Amino acid sequence: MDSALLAAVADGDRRALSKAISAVESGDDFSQLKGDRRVIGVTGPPGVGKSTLIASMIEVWRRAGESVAVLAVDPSSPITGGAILGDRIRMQNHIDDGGVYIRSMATRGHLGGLAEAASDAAALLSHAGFDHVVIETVGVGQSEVEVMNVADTVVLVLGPSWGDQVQADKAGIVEIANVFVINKGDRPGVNDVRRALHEVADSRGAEILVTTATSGEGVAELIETVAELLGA
Ligand SMILES: Nc1nc2c(ncn2[C@@H]2O[C@H](COP(=O)(O)OP(=O)(O)OP(=O)(O)O)[C@@H](O)[C@H]2O)c(=O)[nH]1
Ligand SMILES: [Mg+2]
Repeated sequence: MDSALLAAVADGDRRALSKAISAVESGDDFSQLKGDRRVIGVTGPPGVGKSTLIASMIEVWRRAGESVAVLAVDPSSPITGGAILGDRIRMQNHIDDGGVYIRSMATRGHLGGLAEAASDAAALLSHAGFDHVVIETVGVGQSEVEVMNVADTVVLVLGPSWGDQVQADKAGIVEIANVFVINKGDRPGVNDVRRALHEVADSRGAEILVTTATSGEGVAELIETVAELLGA
């Protein structure tokens, strides 16, 4: 750990922050760094609206004058590389805002593994003083489940289709979710998914929320639920 770099990060120097995260990507160890912000994990099958939902959460937080950092973790597949780029473009209306920092992280070849890299990067974002730290992963495999273990609370986003739930079930993400969100609430099928989730949500003491990320419907409630879970 480079203490001058860390001091600059804590000072709000965004270039220093980007440099430090790049160092994490290439294998530097920042595990001694303890972040004091609570980390929100957002995961779920491809295309369910995770990035749109995060962008919508950012809007609510920014209206309250709160700052946000988002780490989109790309689990090394060249296929998802393009999706992450899309994420950044989608969230672009926030990029020039000093209270928002969005970074995608590729961790091909990180020696300590993806989860460790994500953990170090999240600690850096917390160290930089953001009020909210969010990690997005596509919930399709074991390494993404491990990344979600870095988060203090896990939001599992599903769509109003049965297939989403089956896919998340297979990856084991259902077992670590603290909040279930059925996004695309403007589409048919919400109640079917709600029924399918009921038992597992009850057994985990987790709420099932419905959102429409594109309009912002239900997002304030999601933020409230997450804040309660984090004890904020
Ligand atoms: N109708 C409707 N479409 C939505 C909603 N939320 C997101 N979408 C659309 O769904 C598509 C995928 O949204 P993303 O936010 O990229 O989904 P994602 O889960 O981040 O996708 P990946 O990161 O590629 O897995 C986009 O075309 C969004 O506009 C919603 O609430 N309703
Ligand atoms: Mg996305």
